[in-house]
Amino acid sequence: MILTGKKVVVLGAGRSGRAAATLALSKGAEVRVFDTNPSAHFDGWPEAAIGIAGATDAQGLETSCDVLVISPGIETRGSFVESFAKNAGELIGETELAARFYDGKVVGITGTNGKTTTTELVQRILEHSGMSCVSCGNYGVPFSEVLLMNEVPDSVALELSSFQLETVKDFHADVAIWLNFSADHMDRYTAIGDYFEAKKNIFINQSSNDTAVIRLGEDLGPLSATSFNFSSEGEASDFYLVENQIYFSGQPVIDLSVTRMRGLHNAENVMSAVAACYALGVSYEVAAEALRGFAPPMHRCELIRTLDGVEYLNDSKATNLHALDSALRSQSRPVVLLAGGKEKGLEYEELLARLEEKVHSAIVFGEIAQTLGSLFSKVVSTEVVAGLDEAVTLAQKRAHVGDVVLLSPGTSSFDQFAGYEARGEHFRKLVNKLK
Ligand code: UMA
Repeated sequence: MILTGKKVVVLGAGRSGRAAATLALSKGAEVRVFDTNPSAHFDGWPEAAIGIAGATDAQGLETSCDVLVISPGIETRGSFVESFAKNAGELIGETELAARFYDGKVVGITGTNGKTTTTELVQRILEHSGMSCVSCGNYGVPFSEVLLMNEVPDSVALELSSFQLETVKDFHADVAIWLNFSADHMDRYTAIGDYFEAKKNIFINQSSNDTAVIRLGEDLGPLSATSFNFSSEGEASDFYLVENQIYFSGQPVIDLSVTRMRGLHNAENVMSAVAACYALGVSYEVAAEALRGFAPPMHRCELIRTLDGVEYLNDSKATNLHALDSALRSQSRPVVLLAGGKEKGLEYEELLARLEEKVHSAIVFGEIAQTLGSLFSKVVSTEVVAGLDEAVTLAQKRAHVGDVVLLSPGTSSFDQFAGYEARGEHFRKLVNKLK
């Protein structure tokens, strides 16, 4: 892609917008950045980027450009994007922009849950094999930022959200991992099919020289890539689990007990990462060495503390039903569950059987508390509180020796926190203060 002298408009002045604008400037484009937030600021941005805060649809209709680059958090089908798109040569997302300038190997990782852990696993294994690799994308470091590094890595472990995949065109993953799929982000999509189709773009432009790594049972239709499947349930897949060993085609290849990973969902994350790296030529021996001592990232069933025989687990990253269900499925101790947050249109009925099986006390909080309260109380003793502070205090009273107090909210945090990390950090503080 040649951007010299081209007019580029970037929508959104967050992490993606800033990285996209800086990348486009470095390629010789004229760059303007529009953000609907009146208090959006451009401190520390490259001076040549013109920043406009409090942008409106009317400004969009008056603006023309060669390339319109949109940040993932901005609705592609909203009037803001549409007004700018009217006079734009083409509309792409930040991921697509970066992909057009990257020559290294791309391992794309999508799925409703497990993306971040798998991204870290892929990076760790590839680095261990001698290939330089950076974790990026939805992971927190925009892909465009990787292109601006002094030494651009040989490969990227690219976590991809449906928002990012909505706007890819020429993007191509050498290896695409599809971890799992269940309803999420129903505040953005009108139908679950739209969310699915966006995610399925991870396989766009793949050929038989590429690899698709897919959880067994996912209904994706015919794909062009060579595929491997995995599952922690049964032995019908290419990669499967027997006790704590991962098998490939009848041979044990990875002993999970050398890692600090627990739970079936984590076994699947490891299988997919090992399969992806194998497709890039990394042997199982090297992968096994790389995995030694690996611990899952923060806010994912992270043990904060054991107090009076009760384990306190922070699973703040569980921002949808499937993640909450996986966390419960992995518990062998009776659970005091802390759940709640933003109302995002999910169907919590599906959880009731798992709640009945695993949870003895539920404490619900946030915008969705009343809805969860009336539903959960059908199968488990449930109390409704305003926020996380009250929930933690009450959880300590409800928990018995041998229990686990699990913060696994099952929805996003934006009603009361800046994000799942802030919610998890607040939980950590509250738990560490308990006496
Ligand atoms: N904005 C507008 N108009 C709008 C909406 C937003 O101008 O209609 C502006 C906001 O005022 C703000 C900017 O857009 O200034 C924010 O852009 P953004 O929401 O795309 O956020 P970024 O800071 O660019 O972060 C994004 C991802 N955020 C989202 O997809 C919501 C980050 O994923 C990602 O790590 C980062 O790019 C780097 O690639 C976060 C996330 O919550 C972790 N992802 C969702 C999830 O995991 O569930 C998908």
